[in-house]
Amino acid sequence: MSRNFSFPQLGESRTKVKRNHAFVSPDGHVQTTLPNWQKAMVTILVSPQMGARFSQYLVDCSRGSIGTAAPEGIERFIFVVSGSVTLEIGKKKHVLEEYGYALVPADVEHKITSKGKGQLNIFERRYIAIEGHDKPKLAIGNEKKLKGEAFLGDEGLICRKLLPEDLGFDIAVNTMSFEPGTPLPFVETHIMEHGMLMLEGGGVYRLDDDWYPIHQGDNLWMGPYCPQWFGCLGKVPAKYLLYKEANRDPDAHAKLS
Ligand code: UGY
Ligand code: MN
Repeated sequence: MSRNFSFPQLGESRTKVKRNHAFVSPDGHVQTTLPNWQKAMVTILVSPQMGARFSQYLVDCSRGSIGTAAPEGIERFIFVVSGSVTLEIGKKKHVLEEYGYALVPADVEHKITSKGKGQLNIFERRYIAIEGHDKPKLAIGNEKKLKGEAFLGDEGLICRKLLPEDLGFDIAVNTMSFEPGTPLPFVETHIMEHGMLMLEGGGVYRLDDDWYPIHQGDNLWMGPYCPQWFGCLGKVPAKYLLYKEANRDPDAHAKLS
């Protein structure tokens, strides 16, 4: 990201990192390199270091950026925030355009290449296998092609499920799209963790007892049982990408931490 250094921030930041949640705004981003992302800059937003049981990071790509497989046992969900990339698995090539996505199951060799500027949002975590259900297969699609469903009957709030509802999957990734003036219907408090990236629009997010003005580009971590609520403000709709744990006993998730 480009910054204007002509006027200093005077020690102010919108970013807050707390015991059970984090609000990470681009004003504090520091990029790094990772061995499995060549010619690309990475910003790690959520990680086990802050108490989460998964990782969320942004990859800023340019011409010639290459991503290779995650470490052993780690599944990887790729979402194209902007630009386009090619995902190669064996002899097959899949082009992922803006809002295209893929869940690459753990231990599947793959290569991601970019021909130009773009940004990826990645979720990764150690896959939890269960007896009687196969490890998920590659899941691939584009969010823009999904119709979605009214969330708890509210037509102003559409939930699009990017992954199949199959017990083999241990995570869900959804988008939530809010018409202006629409809130989440109640303050949710649940065991499942979330990682979130605001893709469009904004509003106010309540996390625990804190309230955050939030807009496109901001990221949240919501830990287990963190009370959470969002209201879409302004004249344009809001949309966020949401990671959620799914389909596993509490004990299985706990062993990850
Ligand atoms: O399904 C969910 O947990 C979702 N409604 N939570 C959220 O948007 N913070
Ligand atoms: Mn929730």
